[in-house]
Amino acid sequence: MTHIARLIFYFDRLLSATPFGSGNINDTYRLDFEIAGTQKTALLQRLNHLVFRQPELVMENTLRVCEHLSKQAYPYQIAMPLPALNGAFLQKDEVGNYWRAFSFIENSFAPEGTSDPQIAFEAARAYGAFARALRDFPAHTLAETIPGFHDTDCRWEVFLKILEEDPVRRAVKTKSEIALMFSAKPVFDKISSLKKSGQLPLRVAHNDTKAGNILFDLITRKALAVIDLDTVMPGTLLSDFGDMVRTFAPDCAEDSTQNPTLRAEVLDALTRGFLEETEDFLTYTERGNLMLGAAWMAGEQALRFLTDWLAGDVYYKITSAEHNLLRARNQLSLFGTMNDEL
Ligand code: GN1
Ligand code: MG
Repeated sequence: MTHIARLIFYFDRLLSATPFGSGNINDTYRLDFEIAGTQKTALLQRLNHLVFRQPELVMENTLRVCEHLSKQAYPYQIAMPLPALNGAFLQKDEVGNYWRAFSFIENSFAPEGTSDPQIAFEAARAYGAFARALRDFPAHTLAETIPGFHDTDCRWEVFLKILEEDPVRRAVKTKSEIALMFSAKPVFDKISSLKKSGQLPLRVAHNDTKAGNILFDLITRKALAVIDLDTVMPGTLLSDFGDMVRTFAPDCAEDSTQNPTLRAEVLDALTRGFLEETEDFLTYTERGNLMLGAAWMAGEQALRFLTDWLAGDVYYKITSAEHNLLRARNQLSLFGTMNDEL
């Protein structure tokens, strides 16, 4: 890692490189180094190129979006990557991995776990402001960094195919979860028909608006920055609102064995915060389907976890043998709760 760090930063001595954050796809490290007797900190990240097949497109999207944000009245810090010493934003190492760097924002935290309504409100306002600042950006000119990322029809086909092939023979012990998965199909169909009818405008969407992707100031507890711009691409704001609800409103984590309950006061705070920034430009259809977006995201996430479980854990990082199955059960239960309230 010292070798790659030397391509990006100028320093005298690398003091430590420690795994950082809780991403399921990329590997992030906190680097502490010494420059002329002073200690400095930065983040170094390996971009997972098996997931992001064209890393250059991720960087191009990110830079274009950051540049646009910097020209708007956007009241948050911008999670702009740092250029390496040669001016490039992406470095390839000798084994073909891609690396990039970010500033380390001191005295900050990402609200993972169950956070309070005030934090949820602040986060929703920040994600709303992000959408607002990008509402005039020509969404169709951004690359799809993961093609079909929220194309649930396509994900459904992949699920059926894996189910039929059953490569690691897990289908037999997953019968009840598979049966439950089918209860989400009507929601997927509804989203699909809204998209096809052209009623959902194509927007610049963040596409990973989870609780852990907002940095807060440790002291003031105000939102500082929207981070993780890898999946910023053309999409719909229903999924951005939905992923926020999926991750902030439940009373337990997405891999908890507990059946999640939606916390009404957090849901209310998320809705107020998001609408404060977006209400004046959302269309009638968007405004009226925000909770459909939440059920869609919980259902789609269940589908993704369940597919990965049946495929033999090939996509998400896991820390226990049945991690993806636990995640799928949790999201199926959350989907059930949301679907009942639609
Ligand atoms: C992945 O790596 P992370 O935690 O930022 C995934 C998201 C999922 C999330 C579930 C590129 O995000 O879509 O919602 O896990 N990112 C990608 O925790 O697939
Ligand atoms: Mg992410």
